Amino acid sequence: MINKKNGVIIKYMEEVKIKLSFPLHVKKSIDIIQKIIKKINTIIYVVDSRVFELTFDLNILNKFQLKNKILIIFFNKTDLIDKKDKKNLQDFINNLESNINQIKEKFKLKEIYFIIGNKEKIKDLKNKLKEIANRELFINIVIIGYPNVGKSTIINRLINRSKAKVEDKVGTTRSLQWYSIEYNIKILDSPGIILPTDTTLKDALTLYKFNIISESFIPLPTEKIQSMLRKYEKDSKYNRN
Ligand SMILES: Nc1nc2c(ncn2[C@@H]2O[C@H](COP(=O)(O)OP(=O)(O)OP(=O)(O)O)[C@@H](O)[C@H]2O)c(=O)[nH]1
Ligand SMILES: [Mg+2]
Repeated sequence: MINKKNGVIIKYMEEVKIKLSFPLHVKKSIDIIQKIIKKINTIIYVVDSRVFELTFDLNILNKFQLKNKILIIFFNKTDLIDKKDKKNLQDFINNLESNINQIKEKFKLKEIYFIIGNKEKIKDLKNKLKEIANRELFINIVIIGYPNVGKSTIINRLINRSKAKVEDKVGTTRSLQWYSIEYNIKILDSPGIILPTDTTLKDALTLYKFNIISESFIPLPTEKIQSMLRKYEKDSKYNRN
């Protein structure tokens, strides 16, 4: 149950806007991807299905020249969501699909595909990549998304090895690294990207709860973040665990 005092604090968290910080290694990766984007023909954008509203942000695509490229949006970690959230996710994707032509046009993309799942769906992803490689002769892929959404995990499953470092924390991958899936399918792992856009404190705390950002991304003292998180978690409406 939420008491009056907590209610006021939660209202404050919903209204107050903060700017998440922007780690230097992320800026460096964006710079490098911008330089090599001409050699890339496929982008895999990974979303954490538990917080898809917050980890699906196509603004990041504005950073890159995507004319004629193929975009695959992978809604990952669906094993961690319940039936109700799955239904919300499916509605969200249905809505995206109905706007697919506008998205394509906006970023001048050649094709867009959606994959919804977790490790069980890696086979589907691999088949899609092989199909594209057959048509295009080769694929150079870059995998992007927020931190901790499972980018390196997907790469390890695609190459059937645990070469890429995976951990349940922010910023595991610190630099760009190429991996070979097949002789004509290469994939570039990248550190999670957070853009310095305005966000509400409530959304920042949600991202923090799911290890997508760390405390250092939120421009507030640690004690304040911890105490707000405790209050926020007391309200079952916002408690997603
Ligand atoms: N349950 C579940 N856990 C997953 C899935 N995919 C990844 N994980 C876990 O999520 C955590 C983060 O995975 P990573 O692959 O390191 O994430 P990342 O996007 O590469 O993270 P950064 O390198 O920090 O940007 C790890 O603990 C993984 O085991 C999934 O489909 N289901
Ligand atoms: Mg990683």
